Amino acid sequence: MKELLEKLKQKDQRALAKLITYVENNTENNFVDDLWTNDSFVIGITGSPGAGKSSLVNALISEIRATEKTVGVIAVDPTSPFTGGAFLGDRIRMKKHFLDKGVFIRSMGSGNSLGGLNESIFDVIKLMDAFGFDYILIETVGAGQSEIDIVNVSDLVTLVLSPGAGDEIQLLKAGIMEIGDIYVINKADLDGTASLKIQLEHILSLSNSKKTIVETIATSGKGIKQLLENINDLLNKFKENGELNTRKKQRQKRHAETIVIRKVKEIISKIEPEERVSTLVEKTLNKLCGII
Ligand SMILES: Nc1nc2c(ncn2[C@@H]2O[C@H](COP(=O)(O)OP(=O)(O)O)[C@@H](O)[C@H]2O)c(=O)[nH]1
Ligand SMILES: [Mg+2]
Repeated sequence: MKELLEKLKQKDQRALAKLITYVENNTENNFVDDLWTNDSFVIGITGSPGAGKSSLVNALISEIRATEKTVGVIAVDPTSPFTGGAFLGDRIRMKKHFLDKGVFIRSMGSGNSLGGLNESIFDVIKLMDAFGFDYILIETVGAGQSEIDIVNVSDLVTLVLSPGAGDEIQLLKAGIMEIGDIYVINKADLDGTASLKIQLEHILSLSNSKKTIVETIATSGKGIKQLLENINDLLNKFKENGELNTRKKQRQKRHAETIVIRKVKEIISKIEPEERVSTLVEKTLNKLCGII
């Protein structure tokens, strides 16, 4: 372990990969807390399957590298935790970045529910931060649906929509719209882009939201420079008004909360049944105090 940490400091990507595997298999790692610097920007990229998130991530990597900055990517695929399917496609798409030392791409299994993130994502973010990436991009499907989701782990959330995917406005209406800090209308080369934009503007105006909408064509790179500029501007604004710090602290709290909830669930699943709920609560809390 000591050797791996030493190599991590020297920006050895193989050491990073091994440490990530380690924290994925072993939750609650005190050592990770001592490593991180809090300097990386953590950007969530979320939206429906097929909206173009992976293509956008791929284009953003190129744009970020053009500015000499480095980037770590966490691709969370709820449909195939380990291999196959979507990630194979992403792999081909991102192939040109695999040999670039300023880029590190990692796929991760999701949590139990759709769009839910695995508890270990908190430590994976910290390891990537410790490695020294300027940006950490997290691609995930769905949002606002589970205990640990993209809003709780990101400094900034980009919600990706595309024309012709009819259910998206429904999702927005269902309250998911609140989670975006920046909205991307990707596939702006397709019919329906203008009407999607009008609908989105209307929905955002209902909540007096002045959030930015960016049109992109991820496959050609159009609008990506603008998107990165918008992301950077908003990150700077969040830095100045304290929002960035608030969100990073919130992430710490959410991580702690996740660990405690898991422990409570473990205890309660093993506890003897009792007539009175208050007795169960007392017993559970006593046991919890015993293990923390
Ligand atoms: N026409 C068009 N197709 C796109 C664009 N961006 C992505 N696609 C295509 O949409 C499909 C899904 O893209 P992908 O990035 O895998 O979406 P994800 O599921 O959100 O990650 C792929 O076939 C892409 O080539 C775009 O801007 N315009
Ligand atoms: Mg994808």
